[in-house]
Parts: sequence; structure tokens; C-alpha cells
Amino acid sequence: MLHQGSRFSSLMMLYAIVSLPSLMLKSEGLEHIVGDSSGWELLTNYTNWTQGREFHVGDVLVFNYNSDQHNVMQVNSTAYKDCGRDNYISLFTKGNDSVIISEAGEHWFICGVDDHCENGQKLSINVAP
Ligand SMILES: [Cu+2]
Repeated sequence: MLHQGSRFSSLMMLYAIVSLPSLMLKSEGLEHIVGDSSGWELLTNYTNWTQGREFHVGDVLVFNYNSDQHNVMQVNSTAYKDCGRDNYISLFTKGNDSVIISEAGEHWFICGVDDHCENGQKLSINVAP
């Protein structure tokens, strides 16, 4: 009886250890589909898209786009303003890219293809802690 009890509690402990990370993931951030159903493309105003939206650390930005036509570059503020493509922080090219926001503050994204950034395919978000 005593033996069975300790076996049961160690099983429970194992269950807690295994299930805890997934529970923590679920209770974390929101998923933001950039541009909603339009996705990441040329005709959406991403400044308008951010209006009324709150971004928090742990949230996920999802960029949906045709990977033959676009990409996603995470850049600094200067590259965002100037559409500079040379010193990006991260480059995403899959067409269905999830970017986990791990820091508070401003984050900048541009499309690095042709003159898409100059034509407005750029996103700036302010992330609350
Ligand atoms: Cu593009």
C-alpha cells in the first residue's frame, strides 16, 4: 500500500513536470496576425493596423505572405526609416513566420524585397512589458 502510494505520487510529479511547460505556453501571449486577413503585403497600411492594438512581451507576430514576393526583416529604427536592408537583425522568408516578441520597447519590420518598404510595407510596434 505504501509502495503503491509513493509510486502514484511520483507519477503525479512526472505528470506535473511534463505538462507544466505546455500550460505555461498556453497562458502566455496573444497571437497577432499582421494585417489580419490581408497579411503582409503592399496595399495594407500597417500603421493603421497597429491602432488600438496592444503588444506585450510574449506575444507572437504572425506574418503571412507569398514567399516568392515578400520577406520580413526585423531592423533597427534607422533602417526602418531609410528602408535599409544591409544590417537587419533577423530575416524571415518562410511565408508563415511567427516572431515571438521577447523584449519591451519599439520593434521595426520591413519587407526587404525591391522597393516594397519604400512603398509602405513596413511595421513599427511599441511593446509594453
Ligand atoms: Cu514585400
